[in-house]
Amino acid sequence: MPEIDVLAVAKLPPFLLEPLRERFRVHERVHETDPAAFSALAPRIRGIAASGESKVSADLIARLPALQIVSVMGVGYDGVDVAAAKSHGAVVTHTPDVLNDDVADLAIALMIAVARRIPQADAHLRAGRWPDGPMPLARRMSGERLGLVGIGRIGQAIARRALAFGMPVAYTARNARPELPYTFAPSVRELAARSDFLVVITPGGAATRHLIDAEVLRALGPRGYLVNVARGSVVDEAALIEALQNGTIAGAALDVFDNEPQVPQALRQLDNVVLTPHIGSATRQTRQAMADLARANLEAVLGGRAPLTPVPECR
Ligand code: 8YV
Repeated sequence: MPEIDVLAVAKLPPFLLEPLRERFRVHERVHETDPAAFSALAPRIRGIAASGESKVSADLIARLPALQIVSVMGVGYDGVDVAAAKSHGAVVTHTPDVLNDDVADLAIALMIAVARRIPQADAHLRAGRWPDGPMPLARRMSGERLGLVGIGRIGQAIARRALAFGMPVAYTARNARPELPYTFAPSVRELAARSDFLVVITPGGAATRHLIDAEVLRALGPRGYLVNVARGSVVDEAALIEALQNGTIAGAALDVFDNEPQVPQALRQLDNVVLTPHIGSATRQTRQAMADLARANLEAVLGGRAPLTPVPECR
C-alpha cells in the first residue's frame, strides 16, 4: 500500500490519476467534498496534483504542514499562490515545453478560422444554403501583420509558424529580446495599432489582468482580429464584447474565457467570433506528455530528489 498522501485539487485525467494511484494515496478533491475527512487528512498531505486552472490558495497551503510540492499539469500556474508555497517550503512545478506545438497550432488555426470564417462556411454547407449562393468573401491571413502579446516559448512557436505564412511578426513583452528576428513594440497599445492579428500568449494572473482593454481594442481597429490562447483574465471581456458588437474590431477567436466553463451569451450570439472550449493543449499526445511530467515531478520531490521543471520563481 503506498504511504504518501497526495491531494488532487482538480479532476485528473485517468492517464495521470491511475499511475499516481500506483505510487501514492490520492485523495480526490476531499477539501471540497468532505471537509471533516479533509481536516483529519490535511496533516499527512505531502503533495498536491493540480491542473492549469486549479486554485491553490494560501489558505489551503497553510492547512497542509507537510506539503512539499504543488505539481501543476499545465504550463500556466496563475491559480497557485507561489509566494505562499515558497514560504511554506514547498516547490511549485509545471509542464512547460511539451505543449508548445499544440498551443501554437491552435493559435494559427484560430487565426485562419476567424479570418476565413471556417465555422460559418461549415454551417452554410450543412444547412443546405450552398445551392442558394456562395458565402460572402472572407479575409486573407497570409501576409497580414501578426502582433504577439508575449514572446515566451509558445509565442516563439507561433511566430515561427507565422513566418511560413509570410506574416511580418512584432511582439511586446516586459523586455525587448534583440536576439529574436521580430520587431519589438514598447506597449500593447502600440503593438495593437500595428497588427492585423493580435495574439495573446502571456501568462495570466494579477500582472496581466485586463491588459487587453477598450483602448487596446480601439488601437487594433476595424480590420483587426483578437486571438486569445492564454488566459481569459488577460482580456477585459466586457470591453471585448462591446468592441465586437460595435465593429470596433473585425472579430475574435477565443480559446479561453474569464469564467470557464461559462461563456457569456452575448459572446456566443456574435457572428464575428470563433469560440473553442480551452483546447490549446488538448491532444492525446500532449496531454499524456503533460501528465507524465506532472507525475515525474511529484515522484522526484516526494522521493527526495530535485524537481524536474520547477516554475521560474522556485528555481
Ligand atoms: C490546460 C493550460 O487547460 O497549460 C495550461 O496552462 O491552460 C492547459 O494546457 C490544463 O490545465 C491541463 O491540465
